[in-house]
Amino acid sequence: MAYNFMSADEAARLIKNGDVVATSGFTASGAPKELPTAIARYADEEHKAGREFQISLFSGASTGDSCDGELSRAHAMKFRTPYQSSKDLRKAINSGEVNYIDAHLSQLAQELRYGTYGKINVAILEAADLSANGDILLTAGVGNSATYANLAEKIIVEINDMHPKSILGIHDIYEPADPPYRKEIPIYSVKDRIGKETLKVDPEKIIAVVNTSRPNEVGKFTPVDETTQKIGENVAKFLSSQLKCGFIPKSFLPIQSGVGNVANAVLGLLGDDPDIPNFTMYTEVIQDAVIDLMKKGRVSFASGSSLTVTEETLRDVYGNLDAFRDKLILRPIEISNNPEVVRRLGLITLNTALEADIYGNINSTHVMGTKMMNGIGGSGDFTRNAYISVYSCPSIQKGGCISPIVPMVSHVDHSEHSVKVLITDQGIADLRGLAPRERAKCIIENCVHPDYKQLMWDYLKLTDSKLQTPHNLRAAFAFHNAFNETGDMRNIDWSKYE
Ligand code: 0RQ
Repeated sequence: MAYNFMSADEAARLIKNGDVVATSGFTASGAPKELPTAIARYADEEHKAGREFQISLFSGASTGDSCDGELSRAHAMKFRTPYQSSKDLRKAINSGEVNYIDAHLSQLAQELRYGTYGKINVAILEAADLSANGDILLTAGVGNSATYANLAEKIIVEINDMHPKSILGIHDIYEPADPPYRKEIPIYSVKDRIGKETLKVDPEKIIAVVNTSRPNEVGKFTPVDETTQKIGENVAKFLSSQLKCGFIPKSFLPIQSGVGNVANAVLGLLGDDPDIPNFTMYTEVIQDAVIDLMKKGRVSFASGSSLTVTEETLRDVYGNLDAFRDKLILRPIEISNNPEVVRRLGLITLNTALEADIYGNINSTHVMGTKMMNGIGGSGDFTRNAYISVYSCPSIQKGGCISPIVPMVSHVDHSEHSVKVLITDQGIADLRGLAPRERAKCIIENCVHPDYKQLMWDYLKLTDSKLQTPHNLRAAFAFHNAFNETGDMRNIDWSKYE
């Protein structure tokens, strides 16, 4: 089939005001870049001409600045799901301009197939290669590409020559059947391949092909500091204790590791600990630390939905594909985060909390309960189904003005029923087998920063200690109120709550 090659600006004009657009990739990796930027330019022109132009955007997870950043700065988005981490989009969400649905990443593909969100007009897919009969070789991120391509009325392919055609073989594209026909997902070990190396689409649906050489736009992580070093050491200490006591089998279990600076640092430190054996990963984002650990021989295999690594690390992987090819698999997010597989493989899940409470409930998403940070991402997919679920966070934030551990979280993403261990730079709270009253003591003693310990005990004095979950509903948000009123949680005025 002869495709319509055109410029990104020409292809952008094929998108109509109100269209539902779905993108390939997962995080900034594998997301289209040239076309979203051109759509933003087109939206600007339309707005200047006094015409409305806004799209709804579905993705795998976050995207790069050329997609979420450009489109939100152009006020070209009215709806967004399932995850984002863009400064400008965050602003647009928190100002009420963009309707955002923060969704469990593993569920979105099936919900679209079930019909929850209506139809997709256009899928934009980044490709390393495209054959005449519609075989798309995806790039460094998979996300929901297969479902989007199957459901979309039209497809635009963005061929990005920064990704070599020799990555063929890294992907494992598989879409499960829907109920009542779904069968088990036949992954019994991290390395199992169950799908195809390329994504086959109907070539008749491809209305345009655009060329680009834009890099992946994955930002650098902040270097490990004293706090993240301590958190990482505590996570390693905890896992090696579980290995010694036999809770974790001698051969170890696959690891899932969340996004962000803390997760990247934790994983790096885990790899440095001689008490932790070489391990595999069944995760969603393969960050820089994983590739470093692979090179050191500490990670023997990683399955994920994207290589969310800096440009330098991606070049390194692409330059040594023969060494990496049999150590990496990139899967659809519906499979990398699949609850059935997570529970079968027995994952050790390591995620980061924005806020945790003294009973072990976790807020991963909402600053002070109201403002969206990024989204729940895959953390819920993994936490609820883990062999053991660990959350970590620094014991203070913003120079000590915020204690991420509070009496009651201001938003709940993961409940006390799913969270087994909480770790900060101060220490480890192993919550397994503890009733809520015991959990509170364990968390305050082991995880809370010394500046906040007495304030936590003061809070508990305002509760009826015999209750199943002692709370004082008037004072439960005293820490948040103090921050909102004075800029520092330590300025709590308990007299207000007596
Ligand atoms: O603010 O950016 O102004 O410095 O939040 O905090 O400590 O740098 O942590 O980069 O590891 O991100 C939970 C956001 C942590 C991330 C979260 C402020 C803090 C700083 C970032 P600045 P750090 P990280 C699967 C797993 C949900 C999705 C997930 C996340 C900024 O891990 O988005 O788990 N997780 N996915 O100062 C106010 C608090 C705060 C606070 C931190 N209590 N109140 N501000 N900050 N705690 C992967 C995927 O889903 C793709």
